[in-house]
Amino acid sequence: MTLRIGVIGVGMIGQDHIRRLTEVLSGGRVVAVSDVDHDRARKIASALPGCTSHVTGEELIADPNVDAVVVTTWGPTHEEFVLAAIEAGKPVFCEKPLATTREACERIMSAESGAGQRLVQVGFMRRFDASYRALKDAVDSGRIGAALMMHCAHRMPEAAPNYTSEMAITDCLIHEIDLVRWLFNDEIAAVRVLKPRGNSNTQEGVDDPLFVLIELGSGILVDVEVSANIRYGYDIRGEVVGESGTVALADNTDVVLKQGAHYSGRVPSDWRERFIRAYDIEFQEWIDNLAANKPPAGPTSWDGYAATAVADAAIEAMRTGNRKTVMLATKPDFYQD
Ligand code: NAD
Ligand code: ISE
Repeated sequence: MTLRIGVIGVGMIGQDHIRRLTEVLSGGRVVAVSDVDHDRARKIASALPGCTSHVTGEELIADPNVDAVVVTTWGPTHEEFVLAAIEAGKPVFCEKPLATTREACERIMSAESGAGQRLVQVGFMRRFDASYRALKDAVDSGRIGAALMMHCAHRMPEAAPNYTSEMAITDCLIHEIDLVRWLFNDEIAAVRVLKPRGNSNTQEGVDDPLFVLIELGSGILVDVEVSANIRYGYDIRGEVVGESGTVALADNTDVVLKQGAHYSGRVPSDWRERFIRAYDIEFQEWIDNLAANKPPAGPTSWDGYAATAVADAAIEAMRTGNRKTVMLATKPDFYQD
């Protein structure tokens, strides 16, 4: 059976997901799209055989030809579409963040648990990346002893003109927030945000880079450099320090060229290139689970909630310069593994 998918929000990542669902993966087909930019939605639909363009996301969700929904609109609009999909009893894949406030995430968890079935998956694609999966296997195997610390870098070549200091947290750091919760199977207890000397490539009024210190419940400390204007490429780095060894993500290049007493490799140009396979695996597993009548197995609404709650704390920590404790609600039984 082919899963009939509707995509709400056909901007940058919406179009990239439509490409993979249409040209790369199996078992799914995009049958409907919607966007506030109606012309854009109509244009995308006309290039896909048997695809309808809907005026609103709600109309798309109600379409009886749509089995499952993908939400790739701007963050503040996610809640309404995720709630409408739950209300319609349809599985919904929502790009990060699940929602932009913890209260909105709580409303989603309450609607989903009230519906009595897992319907939501959040687009934290790093959990599907081969390098991160190998990193987690190494940590879980105990080969480096107990993990003590992790060093991360989230480097982007050039910030969009509308970039703000808060976006460093809600758009970028949120990936590391989810990643370390998953990697160490623990919740984040507190966060600090420091502002190093500013990068002169950065827009006026924006704090870039940021240096974030995350404390996990177990005492593991994670530092994250978020750099939005590093110019040389999109570079995602991670090294776990254990009691008796370290394990780090390898550089993301197919070949290393040695010539003229130098060596070089490729640095990805953006997140699409760096995580292309991770997004493919994320969606193939989502389709396969739904086709087998299983609930989605990726990041849940609880994961979306926890990430947004930590991001809220990090924004407060950035504003005040103080360490901010993260207060999470009790994890509902519905989301216990
Ligand atoms: P974008 O601006 O390129 O595209 C968003 C699209 O949504 C636009 O076409 C816009 O017109 C449409 N839209 C906005 N509000 C809408 C509404 N109420 N109804 C219908 N359409 C609406 O943005 P983007 O870069 O594609 O990001 C979209 C989402 O994906 C964001 O939440 C972003 O954080 C997330 N994202 C995730 C990753 C990742 O690595 N997982 C990467 C990039 C973006
Ligand atoms: C973007 O929205 C993403 O989600 C990318 O994965 C991230 O690396 C980038 O910083 C964000 O702008």
